[in-house]
Amino acid sequence: MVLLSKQATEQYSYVKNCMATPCSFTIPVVDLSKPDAKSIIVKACEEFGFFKVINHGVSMEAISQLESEALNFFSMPVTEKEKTGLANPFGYGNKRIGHNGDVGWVEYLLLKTNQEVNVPVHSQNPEKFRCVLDDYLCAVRNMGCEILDLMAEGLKIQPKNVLSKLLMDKQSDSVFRVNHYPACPEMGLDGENLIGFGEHTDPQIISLLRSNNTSGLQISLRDGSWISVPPDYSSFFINVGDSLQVMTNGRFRSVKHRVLANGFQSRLSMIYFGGPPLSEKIAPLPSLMKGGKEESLYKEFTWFEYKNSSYGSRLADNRLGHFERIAAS
Ligand code: GA4
Repeated sequence: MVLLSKQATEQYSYVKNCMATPCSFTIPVVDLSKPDAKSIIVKACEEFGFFKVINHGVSMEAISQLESEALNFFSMPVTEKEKTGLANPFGYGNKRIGHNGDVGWVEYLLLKTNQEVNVPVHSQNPEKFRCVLDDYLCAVRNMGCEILDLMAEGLKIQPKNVLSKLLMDKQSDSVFRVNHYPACPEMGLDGENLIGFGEHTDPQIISLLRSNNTSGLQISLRDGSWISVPPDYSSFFINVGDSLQVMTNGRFRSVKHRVLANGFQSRLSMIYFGGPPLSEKIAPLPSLMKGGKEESLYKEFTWFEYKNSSYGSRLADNRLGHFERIAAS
């Protein structure tokens, strides 16, 4: 990615550099090896839609191997990277996010997780990339399923794999993204931050994010304030997606988040977006509906319908708004 002059970066968005993390706030931490993991997960999903996971079972080796393959990929000349195919939506993308005018200080690879239909990444050693990627995807999906099983247990819903089976399904429409945010030295000097990836919620069920030790990720709290998430290269950060908000009838909250560019260090993040099969009906889980007495907050839709409508939206749009039921007065 080529560094641009201040003038040339004016198409990007900025935010004022005045956000302080309230001292009362700490990101919930879930230790997957501890018996209280499920209750902390449920509480964190209700309050923030976001938490950090330690003792997650994904080996540091799988993580660093993929990270190093990804860094090799992004260090190639743009013309080489573009041989992977321009993101449509899958492939290599540079600055443009989606197809509706969003831009960010980011380049990325967006890939399907299903091996047979994936885009072959044009890298120095494509076979190694593929192999390292498969190991990582398998380990991260297993961690995601463990977390979803704990959610189901914490919510006291049966069977316990009601959510994880959607990610395990051969037809699961999960996607994987590697974002590279180059350092942008001329930013951050005049009280403004350049946006790397604009505010949005994730449409899927759950997002499993791992990044290097560069700051930039922020989440939005219910009162609309933005909180900086201290980076932690050995942990995973988990986001509740829109689909899980619907499946819990609004009990879990899909978290709005964004990434600010860093003036000094580049940031590399890898995100597994766990999604259901396209034909899956996204609706509140019956066992959460108080024996049929609670009304659904949402109209019925399939993941295909939601995804289609999401891909036609702008990043910051409230995508679920379109599917909300108007409460009868
Ligand atoms: C946000 C979450 C994932 O990164 C993603 C994004 C997708 C894309 O980059 O193509 C979208 C965005 C994301 C939601 C709204 C639409 C579609 C860009 C965009 C403007 C891969 C996804 O599934 O939805």
